[in-house]
Amino acid sequence: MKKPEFLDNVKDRLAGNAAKKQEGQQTAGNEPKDPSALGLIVTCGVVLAAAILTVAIAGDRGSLTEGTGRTIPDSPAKKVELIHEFTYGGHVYGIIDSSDIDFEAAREWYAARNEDAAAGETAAAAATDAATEAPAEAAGASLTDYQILEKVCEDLGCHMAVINSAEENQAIYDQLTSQHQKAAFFGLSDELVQDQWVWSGDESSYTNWSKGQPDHFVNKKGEVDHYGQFFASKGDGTWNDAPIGYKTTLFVLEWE
Ligand SMILES: [Ca+2]
Repeated sequence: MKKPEFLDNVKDRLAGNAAKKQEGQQTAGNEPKDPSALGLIVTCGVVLAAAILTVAIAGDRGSLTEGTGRTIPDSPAKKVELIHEFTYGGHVYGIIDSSDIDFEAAREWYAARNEDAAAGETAAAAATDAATEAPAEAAGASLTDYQILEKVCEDLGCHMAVINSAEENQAIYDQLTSQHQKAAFFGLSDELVQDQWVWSGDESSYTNWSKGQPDHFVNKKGEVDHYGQFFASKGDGTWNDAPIGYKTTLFVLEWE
C-alpha cells in the first residue's frame, strides 16, 4: 500500500535533531574557565556533571524523544508522533508514543463521529466476535484507550503490529533495541474476554510469551495485564502482558 506522506519526513527530522543536539554539546563545551586552580577544578566538575546528565537524559529514551508531529486530518483530538520507521517483509512499521494522544479528547471525538455515522458502521469495523458481543464498548463514549489506538491506526491506514513469526518478532525487536528501547506494545489484547487473545487488524497463531506470562497481574491501581508487549525485564524479545503504560507507552504499528 502507499506509504503515508509523513513517513518521508522522519529521517530528516531526526537528522535535524541530531544536529541540534551536537550544537548543544558544543555550547556546553564552551564553559568559561576560571584561571585559578580551584576554579578550574570546579568548572571541570560542573562540565562533567552536565555531560553525565546529558548522557543520562539521552540514554533514557534515546532518539525516540524526537520525531514528526502529525495531526490526523479532521481530528483535533489526536496528535501522533511517528518516532521511528522501518520495513520488514515488504511491510512498513512505525513506532509511536501513545502518551502523545489525548485519549479523553479522542474518546469524545470518536463518540461524536459515531453519532454522525450511519448505524452499523462501527459494528462492521469490529473484526472479532468478542467485539460484536460488546456493541456498547464499540459505540464511542466508552472506548478503552486500546480501542482508541485501534481507531487512530485505522485513520492512519494501518493496524497495531501483528507478529506472525519468530523472524518478524526478531526484526521488530532489533529495531526497538536499535532505538535504545526494550519495551513496546503491539496489537495483541485480551481486554474483552480474558485469556482470549485477539490480534488487532489481522490474525496470527504465533506467540512468544516469557516464562510465566501471560499472568494477568493486577497492580495497585486495579489495572489488569491485558496487552501484549516486549518484556523489558527480559530484554530478549519475549512477551509480557501488562497494562498500557507499564515500562513504556510505545506502540509498534504496521502498514501492510
Ligand atoms: Ca504480565
